Amino acid sequence: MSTEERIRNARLRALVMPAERAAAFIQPGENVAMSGFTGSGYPKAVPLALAGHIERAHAAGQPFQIKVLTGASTAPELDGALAKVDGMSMRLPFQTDPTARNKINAGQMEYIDMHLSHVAQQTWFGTYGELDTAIVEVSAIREDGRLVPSTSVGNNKTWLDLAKKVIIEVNHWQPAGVDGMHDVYYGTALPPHRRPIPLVNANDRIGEPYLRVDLDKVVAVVETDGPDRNSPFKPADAESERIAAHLIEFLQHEVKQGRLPRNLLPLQSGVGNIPNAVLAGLGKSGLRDLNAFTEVIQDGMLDLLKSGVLKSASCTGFALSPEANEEFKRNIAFYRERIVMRTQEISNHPELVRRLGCIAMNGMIEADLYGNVNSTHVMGTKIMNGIGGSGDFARNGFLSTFLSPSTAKNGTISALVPMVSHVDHTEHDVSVIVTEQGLADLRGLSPKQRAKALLAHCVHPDYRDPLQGYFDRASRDSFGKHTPHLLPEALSWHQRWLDTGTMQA
Ligand code: 0RQ
Repeated sequence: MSTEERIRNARLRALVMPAERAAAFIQPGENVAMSGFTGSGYPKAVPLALAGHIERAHAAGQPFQIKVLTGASTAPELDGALAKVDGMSMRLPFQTDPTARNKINAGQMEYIDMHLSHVAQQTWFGTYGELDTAIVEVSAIREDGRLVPSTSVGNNKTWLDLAKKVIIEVNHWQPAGVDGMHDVYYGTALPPHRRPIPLVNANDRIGEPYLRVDLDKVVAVVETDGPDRNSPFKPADAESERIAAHLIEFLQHEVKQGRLPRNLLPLQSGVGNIPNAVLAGLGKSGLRDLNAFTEVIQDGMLDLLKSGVLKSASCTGFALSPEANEEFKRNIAFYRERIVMRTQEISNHPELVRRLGCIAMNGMIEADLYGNVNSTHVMGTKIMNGIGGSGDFARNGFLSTFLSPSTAKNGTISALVPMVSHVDHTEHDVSVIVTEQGLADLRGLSPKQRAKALLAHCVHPDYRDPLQGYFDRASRDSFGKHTPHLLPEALSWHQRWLDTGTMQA
């Protein structure tokens, strides 16, 4: 498509310029809000050009850092490039880039890891101060100046509403057929003026397909032609398949017991190998007419839509392999009928997750005897990614499941420990824990009953006796007997790993 076809508003077409010139609008110390969610729909050129400006400023001895807000994780061209040149003094709300992660864990970069549904409202509350610049990728600009979002919506509505100046990237690589897939809800308000959000089915449309922008705020339009961060698809391994099989058997049991409808309830799925294995397993399970109300659509969900097992999916972004992306582009008219892309304040909204009764399926780093879950910190101190949307769904879902292999790092770490070294999801928010060993249904159980279920079903055989031993001694000697713990020993497994390289005694 030509520039005229992609940028149909003449006033904005007159602002087309190279990324280097657009990046020069950003000054040191600014709050810069960018599009992007799990590697889709992030700006491809201006952050990279900005990293160049920052590097040259640093070489000349001038300080230059910005604060960066996004939807969720982005890509090497954004987080990687800016982290490499020490360009970010602060990053929020979620990121997965190895360079940025190393800087954060070395104490050289500040990071706020937060619930993804909270970001837009905290920005409206004024928590982060004023937004200076928004850099937002879109797939096209309409004649009336409204923007056709690309492969993620994230916080773009809030960024465009609140930023003082706006830079738009129009990406020719994004499929034009995405036009009509989005649903941008303009009914949010600040307390005490909030009203119920009028969404009662996972696939309801409650907003409009385009993003509004005040044309007076737009300072630059940059054309790009680059792919989203599409990681190759990793086929499920035997461990992931066993985890998936346990979970699907449980869901089918819940249907038989009459606690879940025959087509389940709207599914939320994290990203990665295990969630993909669960989705693949659902495809073969005989379950039909499913719906998804989730953040991210990955390969497995596209397959389920294609096979008709999944009727509809609501999301705010994609995480696809190159092959799945080709399939998405090829059959975009089919997917546009079945996918609704929302702002993340709606895709992850606690009110809606509770109303719809989502089945949340997320990964974890570790869980403890009583069902507290750590999703984010290795050995309690090193951040892996962030809580992302897992908490939005875990606390408010109909069922909150956490899935993980029972060990990590070649068996030197047990995913089931006496006490978690960091808590993201408390025992009150966790219904089910699944490892390749089995599934523990923690609903309706007291703390000691939960410990017994986890010991019986989830712990790796190498760690079962030590964990049972801890539980028995704690049950005997603990100060209180409701949630038994031996405080000097509770984190000793983690310390042993740090000291010796294994949690095994
Ligand atoms: O490390 O990369 O060095 O090999 O963690 O672990 O087993 O590959 O699993 O990719 O599913 O990630 C919790 C991190 C799991 C993820 C987490 C190490 C392990 C490996 C990755 P290496 P796996 P996954 C939707 C919802 C929070 C956000 C969320 C996550 C690496 O699921 O970030 O749920 N969740 N979002 O070796 C030390 C342990 C470990 C461990 C795993 N106990 N101790 N290291 N690892 N367990 C998406 C969004 O919100 C946008």
